[in-house]
Amino acid sequence: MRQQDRKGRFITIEGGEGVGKSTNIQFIQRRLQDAGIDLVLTREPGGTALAEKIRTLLLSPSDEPIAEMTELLLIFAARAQHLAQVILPALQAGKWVLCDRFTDATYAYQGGGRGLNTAAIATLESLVQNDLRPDLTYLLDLAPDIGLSRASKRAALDRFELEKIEFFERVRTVYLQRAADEPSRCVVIDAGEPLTQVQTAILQHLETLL
Ligand code: Z5A
Repeated sequence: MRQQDRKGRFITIEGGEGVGKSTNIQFIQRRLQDAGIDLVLTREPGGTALAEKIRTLLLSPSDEPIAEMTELLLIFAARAQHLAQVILPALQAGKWVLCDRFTDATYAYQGGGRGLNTAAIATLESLVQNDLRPDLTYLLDLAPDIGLSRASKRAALDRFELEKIEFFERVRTVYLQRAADEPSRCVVIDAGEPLTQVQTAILQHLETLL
């Protein structure tokens, strides 16, 4: 589906560990639904039964090391399924899609964190998504040590959260670079502020959208 052929809007929320994506995506969902928008809330990796199985493979600590290229291909396999089953049909039907992480996360984690070649990611992005890109991305920015400490209080650490702090510093750098490169799409929110302030900043931007 070409960008100009779809009716709904595609919004993503991004950021490192424990920045508050889950908390704030529900806040965004409520505001958009209050405005009468027909909305699909979803996440990556995941969003369909098959893609959620791939998510489990990706997040579970495993005895067999997962090769970096295997990880990248699994992420795009899950994305292809998610696009076909959920995202594209919703956008075609005029719904808005609000997605917890998308391909910016691949550039940040697999490109920045793992050090995979950005050109390989861009090739897969074009293959899997054609020209579909988010219309708007909220990037919640937070120092990784604070985010990891928030995340560790909540649940057992997953395979990514077991990485060293340097990994998450690289993830953050790529996220911020992408936001700087695409200022008309990306809105950077300081997630180090108290939650009410974070939500005020999001709300101020959402109102301009509505
Ligand atoms: N991944 C990848 O490598 N490549 C890809 O292309 C994609 C994903 C799409 C799963 O993502 C993993 O997949 C992810 C990268 C990889 N790495 N990991 N792990 P995920 O989104 O499911 O996982 P996550 O980043 O770990 O999400 P999270 O831990 O659920 O964090 P969050 O949703 O951003 O945070 P939260 O649960 O809303 O908040 C965390 C805690 O902080 C919670 O107790 C809140 O009440 C609290 N909180 C939230 N905001 C605040 C403020 N402002 N102040 C104080 N406390 C707060």
